[in-house]
Amino acid sequence: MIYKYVFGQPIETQAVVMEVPKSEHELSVMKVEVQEDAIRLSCQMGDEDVVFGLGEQVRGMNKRGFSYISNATDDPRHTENKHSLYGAHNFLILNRAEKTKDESGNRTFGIFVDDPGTVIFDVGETRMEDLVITAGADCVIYVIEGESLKDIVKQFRKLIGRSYIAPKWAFGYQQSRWSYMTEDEVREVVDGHRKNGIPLDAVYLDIDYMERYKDFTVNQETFPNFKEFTSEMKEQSIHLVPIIDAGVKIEEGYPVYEEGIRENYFCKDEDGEDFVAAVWPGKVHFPDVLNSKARAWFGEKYRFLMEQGIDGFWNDMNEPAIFYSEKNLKKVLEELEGMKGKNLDLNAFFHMTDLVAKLSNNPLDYQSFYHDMDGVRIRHDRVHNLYGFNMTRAASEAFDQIEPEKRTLLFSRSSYIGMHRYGGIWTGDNNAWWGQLLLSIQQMPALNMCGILYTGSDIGGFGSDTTEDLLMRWLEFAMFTPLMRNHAAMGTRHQEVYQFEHMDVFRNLIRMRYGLLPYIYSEYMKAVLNDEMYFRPLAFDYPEDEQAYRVEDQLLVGESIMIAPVYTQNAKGRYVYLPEDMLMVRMKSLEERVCEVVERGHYYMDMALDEVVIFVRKNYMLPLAVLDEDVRSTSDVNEDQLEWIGYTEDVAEYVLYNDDGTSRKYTPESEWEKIRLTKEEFDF
Ligand code: MIG
Repeated sequence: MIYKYVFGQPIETQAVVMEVPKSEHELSVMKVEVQEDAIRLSCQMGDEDVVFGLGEQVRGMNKRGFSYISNATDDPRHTENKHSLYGAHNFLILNRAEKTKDESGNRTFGIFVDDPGTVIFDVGETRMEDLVITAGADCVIYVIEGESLKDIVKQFRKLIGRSYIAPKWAFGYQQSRWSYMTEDEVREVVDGHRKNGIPLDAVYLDIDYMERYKDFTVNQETFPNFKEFTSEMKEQSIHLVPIIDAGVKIEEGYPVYEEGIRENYFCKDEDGEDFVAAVWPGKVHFPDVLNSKARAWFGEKYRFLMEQGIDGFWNDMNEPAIFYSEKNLKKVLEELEGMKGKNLDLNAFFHMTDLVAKLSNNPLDYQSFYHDMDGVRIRHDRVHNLYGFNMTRAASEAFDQIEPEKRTLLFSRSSYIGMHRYGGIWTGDNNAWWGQLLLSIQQMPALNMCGILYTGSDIGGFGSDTTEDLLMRWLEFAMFTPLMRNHAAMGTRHQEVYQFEHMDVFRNLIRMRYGLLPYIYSEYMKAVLNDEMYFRPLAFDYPEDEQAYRVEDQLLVGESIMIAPVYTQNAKGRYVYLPEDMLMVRMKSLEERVCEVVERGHYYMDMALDEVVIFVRKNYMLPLAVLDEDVRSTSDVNEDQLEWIGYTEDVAEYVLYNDDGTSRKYTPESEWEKIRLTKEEFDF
């Protein structure tokens, strides 16, 4: 059941697609206090109650013990003291343990706070037993009750609509770096993979492909024949994926800028002038993507690149990130001027460094510009979390016009619930630290709860220098994430896998991904079409098992398998909890497998640096594609040549999905194939 409660006069966010009548009863699962400028919801949590959700946030799968603030922020240090990252995913489930249910009669529920401004989820930080949610006075709250965690998520997902489907090539391995500067450098990356038999489907173009960071331009010196170049790459089965930034450079003669000015498509400041902020290109204006005309206009600009053969994009800096605003910089510079020649004592000195540090992403700047939401003027901070969503929606709606039959790859850095219908996300600027690998494992199911299925983290870590072992372990996890992209920041060690000594190990790992492709693609499509989660914490599938709620570092992936990635350095293995008997499949490569049935229980299991261990659930099956030696990309994977891994005492069934990978027709009957195998027929 979904209950809807409306407070004040909420802004239409488009997060929800289903009509739900307002509930006739009062909200009862939490105590409601309507304050002058806020709604405060609170309830008590029992010892064993667990909170799942909140999408892209730091810390564990169980969110208890910290506060999370929905306030999209460009923060390249995802440390555990951070309250906000790039997304705003205001959905959580409070799972009541049996004990709490008996003692207080409280029920398990899901709650979605549809408020595009700042929302605070204090999940037992201030007081360990208290869950307190503080939203703005104008918001819509949905409470969802159901039979199980899975059922609550499914209802929520129906409410917010079907998730985005990426083209199949985007399920291959992808290589990125900020930046591959020239055509030749891109060719080198492709050759590095091809020469060494490492499959690859895409190479990313970061900001330097543009002419001085201007959206929808291509640098004519470094990429002189862009159209020919994209087709040269296509011939090698490589898709180029350029970045698009939110800010439009202020420059006379630059058509995107001039049109935006002429048509009033940019966000305005208090005085009705076009708001000036600075990001990569220096001074920019922000297209007002909350306005339907401006949105259509901005989306249409992607055509310029699509006409040159581009079929994938990533939208960046769309929190939107602000290095500084023109007005604030002026103030700060004046104040600094006044400090000249002064003796700066401790306080004065820190005040000075603070002034400069706080130029970026300053809350005051976000309060100083306005949107025209189709006739209604709204200050940015009230709708801050909708910006990335609508930039991505702009692109997606344009693709419906430009390439109506085809899928286009699209993902974003910032997002709000509802954006999952238009594209995926990547988890932004993580670091090459072991803890960030664990964070990535923990973020995945929480994102899936919100419908964000096409997602993954920067493999190897974006900031800081990666190490060979970290990259291996990261790939051993990321071979299961729908978005499998290696990406690194400027100035860091090169981390294309062929740069390392043990290239054969990397080759095996990446080939495993291509072997897993029929499974990953089938399970992704099932998750989309049935409103389910592709990645799940154990508790979702073993709700009766108390221990399952405590496992923070293992995941179910699709219907058939569980994974337990290694995420600590120098570990030769790890503890694993098996919630039921499973088939342990130990792989050094697709072809070198050792399988063994292991009973339910706790184990320490060896997992060498070059090994992947997959656990197949009893009576479920895992298809693996048999790959030729020279598989280069997803299009070389032969889906008719499958091996079946699994175990059963009787028969097991699996529904395999396949399609052409690019058209938008997803559900013709013929594409679902039911496979039934008896015990003797498995290939393990
Ligand atoms: O402030 O375009 O998250 O993936 O490489 C840095 C350069 C801007 C941030 C993105 C990152 C990208 C980088 N961008």
